[in-house]
Amino acid sequence: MHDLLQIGGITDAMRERLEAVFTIHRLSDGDYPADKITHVATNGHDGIPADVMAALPNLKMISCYGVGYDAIDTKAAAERGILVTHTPDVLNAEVASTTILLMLASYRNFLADEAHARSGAWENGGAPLSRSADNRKVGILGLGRIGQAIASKLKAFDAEIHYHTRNKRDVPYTYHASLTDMAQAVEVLICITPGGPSTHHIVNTEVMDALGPEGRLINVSRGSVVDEPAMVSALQDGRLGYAALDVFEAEPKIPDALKTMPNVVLLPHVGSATHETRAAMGGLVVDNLLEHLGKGKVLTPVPETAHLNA
Ligand code: NAP
Ligand code: 8YV
Repeated sequence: MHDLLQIGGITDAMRERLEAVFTIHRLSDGDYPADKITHVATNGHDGIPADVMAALPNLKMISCYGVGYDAIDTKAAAERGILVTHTPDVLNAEVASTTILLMLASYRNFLADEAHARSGAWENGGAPLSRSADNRKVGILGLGRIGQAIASKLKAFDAEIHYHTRNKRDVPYTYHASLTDMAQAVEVLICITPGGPSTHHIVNTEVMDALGPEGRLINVSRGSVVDEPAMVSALQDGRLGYAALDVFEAEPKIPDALKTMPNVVLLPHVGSATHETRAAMGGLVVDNLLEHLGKGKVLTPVPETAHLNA
């Protein structure tokens, strides 16, 4: 048997497969044989604390449940020859659907209308009109695996797609080298980049002011991508029209100011949270660990450690 350190939760299906080959130790139990641990199973939220990684001298591989891995110091891992894996692609469609739900909720007043019907208020008068979600100009910040899945689903709404990334892609959408210029050109800004230093507060006051009083900001990336206090001010001042958010800077804490605003939709980071997609993610986490045990290679390394996967 090999020794695996579990950080955060795992599903029963994952545990069953892992227990066949690993003795599982939980970080939350506090007591684990640091010298014997060769593998870590974690998730995008918990990552692996620097002191924990430093205290595992024989660590060979970290398998992350989630495609975003900004909570893992991959540079430090690469320097020690530790492979890091994540769960790309299996969640693209789900996160894209969540994004569409947020956009529809923001335009069609879906939640307020539902509350209106449920409360009986309908008996005293009709519901106010909402705004159409069709034929919108939509800017996607981050046109990677998920961003492209979002663009595909937006075709059903006849959206005009714009995008901003560092590298222009060979796609039939309008590229903007400047995020502010894109925000100026669109009605909806969808954030779906990785978190981390290169995107920290990339959506700032200037970008939100460019999006404007009718603009919709949708964040399904990481809370760190949007300057949250600046967003709260922009919404309060009416400089930004609407925010539909799945992620927050200090999640699971959400700023109180957002909770009472009518022009906001809030989700508890559920972009990929369906039974089907979470099962696929869990399956890939375990497949990577088993592949590493069996062949010394992995299926989906993060780019920063891909060179170790020889
Ligand atoms: P991906 O395929 O690596 O795509 C990332 C995109 O972001 C690329 O187009 C990249 O293009 C762009 N990008 C990266 N850094 C940038 C920067 N500094 N400025 C502008 N664009 C930048 O990743 P993915 O699989 O689509 O996942 C994206 C992210 O979504 C994840 O990392 C995670 O944070 C988030 N996510 C959230 C949920 C949720 O539940 N809400 C679920 C899954 C994923 P360039 O390199 O050309 O700039
Ligand atoms: C997960 C995510 O909820 O994949 C990601 O990057 O944000 C979500 O799918 C998260 O990683 C689970 O910890």
